[in-house]
Amino acid sequence: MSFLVVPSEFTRAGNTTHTGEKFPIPDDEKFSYGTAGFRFDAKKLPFLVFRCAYVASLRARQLNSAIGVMITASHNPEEDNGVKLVDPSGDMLNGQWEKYATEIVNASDAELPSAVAALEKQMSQIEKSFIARGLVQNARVVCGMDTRVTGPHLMSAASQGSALFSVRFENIGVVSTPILHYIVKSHNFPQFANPTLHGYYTAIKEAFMELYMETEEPEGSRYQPKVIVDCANGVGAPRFRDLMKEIPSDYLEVEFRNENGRLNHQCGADFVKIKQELPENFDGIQEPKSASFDGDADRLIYFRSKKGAEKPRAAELFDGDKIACLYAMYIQEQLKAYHETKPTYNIDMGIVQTAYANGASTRFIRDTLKMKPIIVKTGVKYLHEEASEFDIGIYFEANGHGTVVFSSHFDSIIRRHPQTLVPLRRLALFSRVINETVGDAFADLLAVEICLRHYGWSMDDWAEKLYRDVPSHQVKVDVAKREDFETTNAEQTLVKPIGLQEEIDKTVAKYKESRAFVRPSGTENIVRVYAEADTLENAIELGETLKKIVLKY
Ligand code: G16
Repeated sequence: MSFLVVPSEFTRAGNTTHTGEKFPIPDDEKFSYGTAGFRFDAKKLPFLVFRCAYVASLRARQLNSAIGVMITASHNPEEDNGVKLVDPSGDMLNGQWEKYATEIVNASDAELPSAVAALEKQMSQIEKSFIARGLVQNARVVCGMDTRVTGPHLMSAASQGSALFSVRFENIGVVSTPILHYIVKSHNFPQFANPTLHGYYTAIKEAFMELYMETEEPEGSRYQPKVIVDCANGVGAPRFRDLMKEIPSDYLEVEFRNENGRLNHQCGADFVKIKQELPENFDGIQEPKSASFDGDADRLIYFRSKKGAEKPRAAELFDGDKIACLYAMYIQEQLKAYHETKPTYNIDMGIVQTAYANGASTRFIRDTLKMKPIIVKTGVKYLHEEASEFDIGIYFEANGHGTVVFSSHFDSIIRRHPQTLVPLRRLALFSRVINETVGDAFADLLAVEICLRHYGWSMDDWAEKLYRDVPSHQVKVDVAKREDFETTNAEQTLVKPIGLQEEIDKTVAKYKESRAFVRPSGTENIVRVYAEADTLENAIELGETLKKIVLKY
């Protein structure tokens, strides 16, 4: 039996919110890990974060490494909070450990000691071999939080949870989710970067400034080195300000908006993407190039006011798909120049999307870039895994969450060797501007600016030279239980509730050039409807019709 001693405020029965209010969690209430960790009303979370941090500390001891705990509910409303666990490589938590975390979180107070003992028993053999080799000193839990008011109380729960077995706890304060991923990786791979906030800023800044010097703006360039950033009133505001203090404004000028208001309210990448609307404090005048972060700054969407739109405040989006295609063009161009030198080793590249990818982007990748896009389930963990199959794997969700990952083969032939060829130097630097541990709004923004400068493009050019989006519409549908909706086929076909998919198919068939699907969210208690059609009016009509059909079930 485990010696687990749980402070009463972090038991299910004694669960206590950040205001000191007791908010007990019934034994039969179940929590699932979801698309990106546990995410609920913050009142429910102190006991849950305590247990997750304990699981993280076990994982840290098992691997004798740093493990990350990020306290955030990202794009969700301010009242929610959540916890994401990060593996030693900086990637999302391993799937088997998601299951362990779910078991521990869902145990009743009475069941907890035996659930914990069972898990510890499995770990102890592995850990013993580390101890025998004197190797437990690297185990630590590194914890960050976003700007939510409930963050500090949950940080305290995490600190006490990971202290149960004396694992070192490091509170890195208010950071973006990608910064936490980066620092975790830096702890475990010291050659990657210094494992501090400043280490992150320095590494990204230096790579950006070097790559900037390697980039030649073409004659007649229409590129403008200025961007107005909607910070979603979240962590992007303080942390991107810190990073931009390191980069001279003649390289890139950033104007900050939405820094101190209500988190994700009428602003942020999720709002702009779903509503296709300008965020609060933007009026479309004198704002040639703008970009939105989400609450924890792991998503990036560029936008501008939509010309000639009937709807006031309509936004034209340069979303995750357009960013992925821009990166793909740039990388492909550098690789082409490299392969023309007939090198001993080829470098391959791939691109991964989800069903939300605009149909026009998928066609552009296939027909213009001559690449075969891979479509996977929603959730960056799935995209990351597929992209890791390539030497250079680009992955993006349409909602602006994505990055580029580079293989060890790429490292061995490019990143680790000083290169004389300009395209190779550019690729090596690009791989360092990008935060390959996870989608990072800051790093992605800097990489977009490099690509636009390289091509000499204004927003008009970016819009015209790639593809025009197929009209699309997304709706969130409030449902009693999202668990009643089950999908297959990379989440594009519903298998439950029985009969619903048939109705969807019949409705979609009534519209020209249409495509639609319905799936339960893994982060909110809603079902998402996505619809494409020949015109925006038809896409909206199709989406809203499907919403009504979903509500009947
Ligand atoms: C998270 C995930 C993303 C996912 C999004 C929405 O983003 O990391 O991969 O696309 O949730 O997921 P769902 O449609 O299941 O609600 P974030 O930025 O909220 O952490």
